[in-house]
Amino acid sequence: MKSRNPEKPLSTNPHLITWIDKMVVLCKPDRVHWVDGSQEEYDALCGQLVATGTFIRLNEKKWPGCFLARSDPSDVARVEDRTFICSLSKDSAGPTNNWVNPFEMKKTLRDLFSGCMRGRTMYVLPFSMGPLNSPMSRIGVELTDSAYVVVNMRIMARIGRPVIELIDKGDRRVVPCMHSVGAPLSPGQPDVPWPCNKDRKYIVHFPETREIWSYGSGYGGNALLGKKCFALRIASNIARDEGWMAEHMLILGVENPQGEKTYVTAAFPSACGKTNFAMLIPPKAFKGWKVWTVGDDIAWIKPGADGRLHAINPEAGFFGVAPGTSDKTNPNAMKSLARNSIFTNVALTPDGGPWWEGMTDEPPAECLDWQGRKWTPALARETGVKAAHPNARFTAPASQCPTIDPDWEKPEGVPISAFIFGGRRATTMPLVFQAFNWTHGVYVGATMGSEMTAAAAGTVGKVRRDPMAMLPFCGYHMGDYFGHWLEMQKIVRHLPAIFHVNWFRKDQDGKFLWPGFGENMRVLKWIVDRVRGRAAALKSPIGWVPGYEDIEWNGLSFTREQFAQVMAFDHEAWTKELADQEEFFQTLGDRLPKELVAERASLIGRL
Ligand code: TSX
Ligand code: MN
Repeated sequence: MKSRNPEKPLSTNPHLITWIDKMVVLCKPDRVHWVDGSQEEYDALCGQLVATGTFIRLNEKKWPGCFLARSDPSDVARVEDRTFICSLSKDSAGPTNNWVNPFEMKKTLRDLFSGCMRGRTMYVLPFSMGPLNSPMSRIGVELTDSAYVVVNMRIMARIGRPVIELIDKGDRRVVPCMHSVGAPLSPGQPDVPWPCNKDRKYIVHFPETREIWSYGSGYGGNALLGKKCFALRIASNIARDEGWMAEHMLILGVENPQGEKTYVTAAFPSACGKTNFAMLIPPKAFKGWKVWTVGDDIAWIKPGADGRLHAINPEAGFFGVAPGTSDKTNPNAMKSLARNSIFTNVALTPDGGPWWEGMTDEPPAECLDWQGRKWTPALARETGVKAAHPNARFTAPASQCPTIDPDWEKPEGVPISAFIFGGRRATTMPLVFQAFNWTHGVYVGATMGSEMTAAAAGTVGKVRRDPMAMLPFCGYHMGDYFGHWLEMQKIVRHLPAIFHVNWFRKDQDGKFLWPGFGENMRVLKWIVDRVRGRAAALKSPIGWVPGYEDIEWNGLSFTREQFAQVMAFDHEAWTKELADQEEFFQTLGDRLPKELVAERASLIGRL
């Protein structure tokens, strides 16, 4: 950055310049740097992060272009209780979001941000969510005092000069995103490797004015504002107003041996293996079949000129959970993160590599844990201490994924044939079923849930409802969100079919009934064949289900009895399930669409 004048604005857009001037007066940074997005700038920033101790450069031979960051132990995940939707009326935020009066919140934020960047650099970070040439893309500018945010955003979004060119044309709305780690430096005060504010964190969204203000955290979804804050919470508001959908979904394409490609999206709650599914490798017996990855987390879905829904991945990288990722569970992710990647809160091996639980069969004989303390397998056995934080992350360019779809950056997106919902359910939910119609499918998505895996007392086995996997990410009232899903059937001529899957059903002894991972291809093939009109199904009370003959079993020994078990319809369990679904609907208040109440009544009738 010494090569160019950092104070000279890269943009000529008067609205942008005025806003930045105002924010500089408010935040009082020592310097302003306009992010051009170049490789030289990225390298310089990473070098600076190494010099200040935020980054550790990994072994250049084994992990070229890779860095490790250790966060403050108090700043390791999204902070849902500090996340706010500040709509004008409390009712439009709904009962599942935290709400504060927007004028009151603005006052709080003005006080918090006043002088918050003292001693630091304010980075002006222009970014596009979605390919630069896509009509579905949306633009934001993040003002942040974190260089860690800038380098991560360069992997996760399209940033810098090309985005400024779009802004300077003057016809694009820009979402202003304010971010501060909330740790100003007084003159001479030494910085710490991971500045943040331990006591005060605010992740705030203003849906009407389309603004984001984030204070106090440098971590992932709290700080990389293009992701959860923009592409889901703000975009869900924009999408509702404009007649499209911003969803917490992976996008993948299935190619058959004839070269026919079928795209599906899937919404799963956390800890269901969304990234693994997005990068699935078909079993050997599926000769000539390929699964192509378009995205692993977010889909923006819009009706196209052909009357179908088309999806883009608004992101450019993967911000994936590291623990559990290995050459066995997800070789494509491992190849994606092998170079030019940033690791946060993983362990460091003696030869300068990253490590996390589940990465290898054998743990390293010793390493430094995510907090830089000595860790050994023996120590772990004695105290249960983990080498990597359970929410440790890799930030990796999507372009490095071996199965990245050739069309993943197509400006018009890819045509979607099916929506898949799912959850982690030990009982009740069969391996797969297809909803009878769109409204029934919306009901299936609205009632989906996952069983807690955490061993917190009294929570194991309890189903946590997470409609469409959007509970923490919908920027408005959940009831209205269901209403918007129902509305879509009026504006889309060729609707995708809707499915529900469950890879996690267990037998009485607690053993998984389904092998999962690559074998999920068999379920995916049935789904593709259903939407192509090539597969049969049987009618069950909960939806269309495959018979044993309707699934391709070549290369897997899975008996009729096993299939019957993983597909079993348990009347008693479903009676309980319906009561639990009703209990959840009650919490959503009176904005629940009547169509879903009717759908529940029909389901009771069919049982
Ligand atoms: O990601 C998973 N998927 C989707 C893969 C495309 N996981 C990992 C847990 C979520 C982070 C799974 N775990 C899946 C799955 O389909 N299934 C299971 C459960 C399971 C775990 C281990 C085995 C089988 C099933 N192992 C053996 O049977 C040897
Ligand atoms: Mn996610």
